[in-house]
Amino acid sequence: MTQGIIIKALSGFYYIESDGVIYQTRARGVFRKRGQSPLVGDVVEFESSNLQEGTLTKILPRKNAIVRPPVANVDVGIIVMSAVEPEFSTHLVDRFLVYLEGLDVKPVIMITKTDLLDEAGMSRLVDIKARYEKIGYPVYFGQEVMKDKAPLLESLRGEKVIFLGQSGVGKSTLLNEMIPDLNQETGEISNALGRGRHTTRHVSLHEIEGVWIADTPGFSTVDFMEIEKEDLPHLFPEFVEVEHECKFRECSHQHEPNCAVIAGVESGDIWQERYDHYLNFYEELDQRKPVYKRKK
Ligand SMILES: Nc1nc2c(ncn2[C@@H]2O[C@H](COP(=O)(O)OP(=O)(O)O)[C@@H](O)[C@H]2O)c(=O)[nH]1
Ligand SMILES: [Mg+2]
Ligand SMILES: [Zn+2]
Repeated sequence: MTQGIIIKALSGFYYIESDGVIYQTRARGVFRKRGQSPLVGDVVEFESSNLQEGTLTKILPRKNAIVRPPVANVDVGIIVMSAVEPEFSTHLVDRFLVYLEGLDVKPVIMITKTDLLDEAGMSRLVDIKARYEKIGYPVYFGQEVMKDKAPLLESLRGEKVIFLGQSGVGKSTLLNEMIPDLNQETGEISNALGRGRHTTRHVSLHEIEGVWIADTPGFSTVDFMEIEKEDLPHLFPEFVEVEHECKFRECSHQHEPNCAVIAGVESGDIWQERYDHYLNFYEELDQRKPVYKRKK
């Protein structure tokens, strides 16, 4: 029995990479009976006497699993946001950040199309970059990554990585740059014709210099289905850093007296815009109709 990672799932076959070799396998029938389905990114055990006819026998416990597109054990999510076309939105960045924090995925922010900015626009984004970095989030400019991928790849070594972001921000352009031979469609062609095709496309993992990159461009929006209102404060690292100074335990950082987060916003230590988005998301979760949640 051998261990490996599922790098592709297609027509009932699971392609498992183990020590640089790819094995074609089928899953044991027992998975279907149990309602389990192996996902790209799963660490699995398998038996195989040749490269074409292996049997996937066991799925090791997952760190996380994303449904659409289906991929498991994601370590890093690269949030791609264009400077313009579409317009840069800190609200959307924060939404992706909360989503990734909720899945225990480390976020990286990637700002594209800065070549289309004037000086004032650029200095605004340099300021935004510094603010996210102060919270602890790495921020890259796409234009610099296109010139030299090494620093980014270096920081991602050993990780499984997905790209997220609205349509048109440059995800496919970046993926093509990162993954040689990928040739994903970019621009108007893919925006006009690609929707149906992209949603049915299968995810694969590509190993690039020790980094596992999923070739999916399929994350344009995210929902907060799995997030409880009470957990939301814990998904803002700069709040977590000071929450022990709040007078009340489980402080919602809204109406409570002697709240360290509110004090931080007032003193300027905590970014007002992030706090405003926190209030928006809290309200959204509060207004949500009750849903039947999976037990953890
Ligand atoms: N000027 C400029 N255009 C870019 C940049 N990155 C991507 N684009 C263009 O933006 C359009 C959308 O890019 P694409 O990669 O298809 O975006 P996706 O929908 O997120 O996959 C394409 O026409 C790209 O050529 C950039 O850094 N600068
Ligand atoms: Mg695309
Ligand atoms: Zn508080």
